[in-house]
Order: sequence, then C-alpha cells, then structure tokens
Amino acid sequence: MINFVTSNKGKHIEAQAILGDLVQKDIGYVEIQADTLEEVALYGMKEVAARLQGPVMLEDAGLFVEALQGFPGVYSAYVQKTIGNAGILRLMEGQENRLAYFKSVVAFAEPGLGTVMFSGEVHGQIGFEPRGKKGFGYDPIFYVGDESLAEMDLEKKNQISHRAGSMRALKKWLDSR
Ligand code: ITT
Repeated sequence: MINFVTSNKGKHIEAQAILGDLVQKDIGYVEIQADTLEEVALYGMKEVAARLQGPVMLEDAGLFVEALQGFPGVYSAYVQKTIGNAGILRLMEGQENRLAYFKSVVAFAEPGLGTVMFSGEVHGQIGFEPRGKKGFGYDPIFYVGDESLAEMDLEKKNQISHRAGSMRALKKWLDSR
C-alpha cells in the first residue's frame, strides 16, 4: 500500500489504475517556486516523507506550450485556477504553432530509502476549442490527433498520457526490486 499525496481526485484515479494499491492523502505540501517539476517534487517529498509513515508518493505535472515558451509549465496549477482553459485559448489566439506537451514527475520514498523519481510526457496540440467532459484540468484543450484528452475514457488516456508514463516507470521499478 502506497500513500499518494495529492488534492487531485483525477490524478489518483489514473495512477491507481496503473499502480493498484494507492490511498489518496489530501494533506497538502509546500510547492516551491522553481524552474523544474523535479525540484518541486523533490522538495515536496522532503516534507511529506517526514509527515507520513511508510511508502509515499507525490506527483507534479505541468503543461508546456511551445508558442508560449513553455508557459504555464511549473505554474500550471495556478494558471488553471486563475485564467483556466479559456485563458490559455485566448493567449493562443492567432497562433499557428499549437504544439504542447504535458510532463509528469512522480517522486516515491519509503523509510530507509532516498527519493526516486520517474517522468513521463505526452506530446500534442492546443486545440481551438474545448472538447469533451472526461478527465480534468487542461484535458479539454489538449489534443492528441483529432481527439482531446477529455474525449478519451480513462483506459485510452492511460495508454498515452504523461502520468501513465511516469507511473508505469515507477511500477516497473517497484516490481523489479
Ligand atoms: P496536487 O495536489 O497533486 O499538486 P494539482 O491538481 O495541483 O494536484 P499539479 O500541480 O501537478 O496538480 O498540476 C498542475 C496543473 O496541471 C493542475 O491544474 C492540473 O489540473 C493540471 N494537470 C495535471 N495533469 C493533468 C492532466 O492529466 N490533464 C489535464 N490537466 C492536468
């Protein structure tokens, strides 16, 4: 059993489908202002590992838009809460380059072991309109091929997503110990 520290139910459901025995812990942790998801995750893990017993993991994710020089990136949670998907579409008005990617960094620790981290990415495009009701966050505006992530069921998103990549890498590592 692994404690997954996250406030995000959608993340928990997607990660659980890959890792199995996960318990969501919505206990919060300090997300520092840093240039990379790895730094945010590693710093958060120091706090979380000190507060919880046993195996624990957390994940930091972000959307990186090429035409916006990687914005919102490490600021993705704040941007989603403030200007949201409509705000990103507005920033992208008149932009021909729609390329973007999601990145996920998962950090795992247990007593007596240092933190290990794994990452995953999915590359796609920012659409011209939101589509779909599944998933969460930026899913309705992020397209892989003709479909937004919010149009895909969990199984399909979990075949291609950034989170599926990082969680599968963690699973492989856990299984090989
Ligand atoms: P935590 O408690 O785990 O930090 P969070 O939702 O704040 O939950 P992040 O900081 O990792 O998670 O996520 C940054 C933002 O990117 C946040 O607004 C998410 O909704 C969004 N996001 C992350 N993964 C996503 C995905 O698979 N699809 C769409 N949006 C995603």
